[in-house]
Amino acid sequence: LATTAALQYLRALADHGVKRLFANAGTDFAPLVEAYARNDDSHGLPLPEPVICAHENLAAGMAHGASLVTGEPQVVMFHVSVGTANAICAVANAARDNVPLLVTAGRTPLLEHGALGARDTNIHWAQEMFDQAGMVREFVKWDYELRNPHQIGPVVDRAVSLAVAAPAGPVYLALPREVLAEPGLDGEAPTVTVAQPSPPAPDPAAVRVLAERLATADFPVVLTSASGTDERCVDLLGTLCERYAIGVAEFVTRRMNLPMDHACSLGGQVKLAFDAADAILVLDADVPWITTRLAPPPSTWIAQAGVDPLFARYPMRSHRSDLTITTTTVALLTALHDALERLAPTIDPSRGERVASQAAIARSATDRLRSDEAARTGPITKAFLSMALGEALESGDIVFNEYWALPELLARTEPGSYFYLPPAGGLGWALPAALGARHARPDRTVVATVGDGAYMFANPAACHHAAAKHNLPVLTIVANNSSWGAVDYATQAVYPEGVAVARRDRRFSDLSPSPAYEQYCIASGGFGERVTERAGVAPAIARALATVREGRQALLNVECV
Ligand SMILES: Cc1ncc(C[n+]2csc(CCOP(=O)(O)OP(=O)(O)O)c2C)c(N)n1
Repeated sequence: LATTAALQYLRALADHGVKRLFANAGTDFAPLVEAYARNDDSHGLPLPEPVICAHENLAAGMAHGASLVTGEPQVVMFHVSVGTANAICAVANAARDNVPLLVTAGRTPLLEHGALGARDTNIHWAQEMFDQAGMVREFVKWDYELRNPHQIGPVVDRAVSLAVAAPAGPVYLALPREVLAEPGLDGEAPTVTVAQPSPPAPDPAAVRVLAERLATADFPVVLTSASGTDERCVDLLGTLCERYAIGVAEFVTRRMNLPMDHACSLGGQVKLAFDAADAILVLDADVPWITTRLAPPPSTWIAQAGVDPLFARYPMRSHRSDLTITTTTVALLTALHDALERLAPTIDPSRGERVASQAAIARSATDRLRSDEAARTGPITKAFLSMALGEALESGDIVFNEYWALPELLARTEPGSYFYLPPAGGLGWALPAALGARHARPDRTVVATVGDGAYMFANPAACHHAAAKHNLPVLTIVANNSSWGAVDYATQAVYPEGVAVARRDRRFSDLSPSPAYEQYCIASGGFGERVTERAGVAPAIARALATVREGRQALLNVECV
């Protein structure tokens, strides 16, 4: 059977190392479906494995999770304008999390008749848009429409290169049906031609200034949110801070950046850091502080570093910076090691004790929280649940956290073992991402920790369906407070003395009556259990973890406050 443009396109993806195509299909997919079948029958070329997902948010979230645990770009494909529309929130999450995705969608057939693939159903008129890519343009680095089979190699090259180049992020490619349906071009085997640009490395002069400031400070602190995205940075940061007596504080912990029992970790105790620090290096933190809540004093010297330290795609961001460095975190930490080694003799030898004592204060706050929670009775709290889960997990297990799990109590230690909702905050992320991570890393146990609100945003029926269909035994733990607690906190924060605080009946947050969430998982052949008592939490987590480790998905519906 003859080759087609669609088959050449799939081969171009495979040539770029793309292993899977997360897909939610429609009429636009016909040439791709035919290409896969022809390849099975006649060609036998290695192509990306299609992963069918029953909702676009699930497909994009799975691609997001797979990219986080592999560091590789992933490809999704949606059905024309409407499928793209369903995925915008997930694309926003990927963009703000700097995840390289090739987001593709069909495009309604260009021609009303006269070519293979031309319009043949009524929707082909109404689904056309003047600017289909315009829906996602705010969140993608590049968009294009494939116009001719001759372009396949160069267009895929350019799409993948741009998605991966720092700062990484999604790109968008529309694929008209007639173009994919055209005959393949003989002798035009796609090849990878575009080299990846070298990642940004720090200016040596800037590193010298930074190292001098960190060396001469009374109490230097690294403030981070996501420095552990590149897993090599966990060790680099830990060694650097220990050797040169630098504290590490985390604000909105989005990755496993440093084990929180590390001798220099102030954990999430940002106030301790701001009170003590006279020099702060902000590393991979889009929002290092929130002025209306807590900010470093004006006397503190501040440097900010990252691949895009100005966060150019954020319309506003004015966190002050005395020195701003464009660099990957791994390159900066490596350069800082060398620079600080030369300055080591000038560092105040008593500094280590100061850092160690602040870190001990932070650790004792966590210990107190643990002992308080262990001693308490009454309803299950999110802290209690976090603690129980932290105790049950093994070091290689991976957690995708959408809101409730407290990183201090989860106490992850392995690089790449913790991921938090992206800064865009588009709910419905963690369960799809956990499923995608498990698809890419079938050797790992993966857990999604979600609120009941977050869980429903994820289209749970589609998620558990995917878990069963693609053999992805993920553990979902729903912290079920029958409400959107965050909406209440927000009202209370803006109007602490307001009328709404007292008028529980006027809240916009009440989700009762809660469904029996465990039934969604059971409906797809999984294990499901409802937990209502503190004493039941640890045994239920043990049962559910044993179930997923044996290869069957599980869900705990934990009634909590
Ligand atoms: C797509 C999307 N819609 C709405 C919101 C606004 N929002 C933020 S938190 C939240 C409630 C989350 O509820 P739940 O997951 O149950 O956690 P809880 O706050 O109760 O702990 C909502 C609705 C959002 N972040 N994303």
